[in-house]
Amino acid sequence: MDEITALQKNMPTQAILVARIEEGMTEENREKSLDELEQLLETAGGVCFARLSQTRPHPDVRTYLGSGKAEELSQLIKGNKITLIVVDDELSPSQIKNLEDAMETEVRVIDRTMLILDIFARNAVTSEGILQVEIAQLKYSMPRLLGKGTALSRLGGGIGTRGPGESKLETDRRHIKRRIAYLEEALREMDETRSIQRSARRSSGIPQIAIAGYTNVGKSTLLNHLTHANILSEDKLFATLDPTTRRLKLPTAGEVVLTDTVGFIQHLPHHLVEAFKSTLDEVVLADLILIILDASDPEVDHQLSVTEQILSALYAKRKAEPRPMLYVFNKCDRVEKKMLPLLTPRADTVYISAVTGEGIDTLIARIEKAVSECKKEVVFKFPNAFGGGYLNRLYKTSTVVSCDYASDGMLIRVIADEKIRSMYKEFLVEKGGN
Ligand SMILES: Nc1nc2c(ncn2[C@@H]2O[C@H](COP(=O)(O)OP(=O)(O)OP(=O)(O)O)[C@@H](O)[C@H]2O)c(=O)[nH]1
Ligand SMILES: [Mg+2]
Repeated sequence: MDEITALQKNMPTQAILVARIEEGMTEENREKSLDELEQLLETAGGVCFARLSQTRPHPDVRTYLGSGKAEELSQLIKGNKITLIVVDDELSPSQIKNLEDAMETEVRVIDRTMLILDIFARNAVTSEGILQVEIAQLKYSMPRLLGKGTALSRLGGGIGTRGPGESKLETDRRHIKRRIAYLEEALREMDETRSIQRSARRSSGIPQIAIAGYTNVGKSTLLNHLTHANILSEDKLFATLDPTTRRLKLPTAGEVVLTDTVGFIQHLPHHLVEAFKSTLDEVVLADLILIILDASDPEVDHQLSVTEQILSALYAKRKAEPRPMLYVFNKCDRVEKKMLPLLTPRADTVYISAVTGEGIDTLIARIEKAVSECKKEVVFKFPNAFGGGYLNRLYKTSTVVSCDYASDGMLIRVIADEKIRSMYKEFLVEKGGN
């Protein structure tokens, strides 16, 4: 049975993890990266039989590993009936094929991206999630069609329709392109609905808060704790793919909307980032982002830098201004109190446990503060008789964007904080996003 299929059917597939140690990479770093790959493999339902690594400044262009190492791998596989090799890197289509061919027994080679895509495919639940994952998978596998034909088996239909003189691969590629175009159109319609919903939420004036961070840090657990959202939270990577939005009533600052969404990981495949664009917009277009970190993970610094890198790439792509952020160190119940201040210092930091509830009151207080400081573009309409006075005050406290005079009043578009917005709320004609 094809290993990907075996993984999807929940059968434990024994795999060997393969890594290349680049110049300057310590053994410790390599082990950490392999630990994460092993976690990904287990999330996909596989088990690690052994790890194999090779120190090489560059990967072998043909087989990724050098010939001696490939032979060692082949013997290990043959002797232990292994059927899957997972390489901790992104491989070219020919490297995958050549490495498979270099093995004495039948084995399937996949790279890190393929493994992540497979997990996403297993965890996608909603039609939007399923579409997004299929687009990413097809885009990744299209240039990787090198004659084995296995990548197409899940698509069904379309094969055997080649015209005279065309190679089967060309037909397969065209079939995939058509399928991608069809899926992208379907996704575009869903994106439109999501974007309409988002604008409706924004124009309601209710602050939008995104819960973001590395995978498995406790984002869903936190949303569940705050709002009883009932989202699946599991000790697995990428348990959540689809955004869940819930309202939360703050003690004094009114209501906010919280959204929990897909987690990040180092080297997040770019086809996934593309396909999940509208889902990720929930994060970069929020009024405030809670960056959740796992305080008990020795790799917390790394988690933070990966998260910040992904966010800045998303801002750049969207041409969006960076949002205000609150750094939330979660799972503090697993960390000795005196160790907490040693965690990566950031200006706006809160320590919590989404399981025991410690620190949640402080988190809520910080959210209230951030929300009240958060500025939005709104429009006030003041009666002409008093407009000048209001305008003067607004110039002192906020950023006035435009000012229009009409017969029945003065329309002032302004970027103002919550204090000003509520002070003049009777004159608000457009609550705006930001
Ligand atoms: N001890 C402890 N465990 C926690 C805490 N928060 C979450 N967890 C556990 O961490 C695991 C992951 O939690 P999730 O809420 O699914 O994490 P997530 O960030 O939503 O993960 P993905 O959706 O997979 O990216 C689960 O087993 C949770 O029970 C916490 O404060 N303390
Ligand atoms: Mg989750």
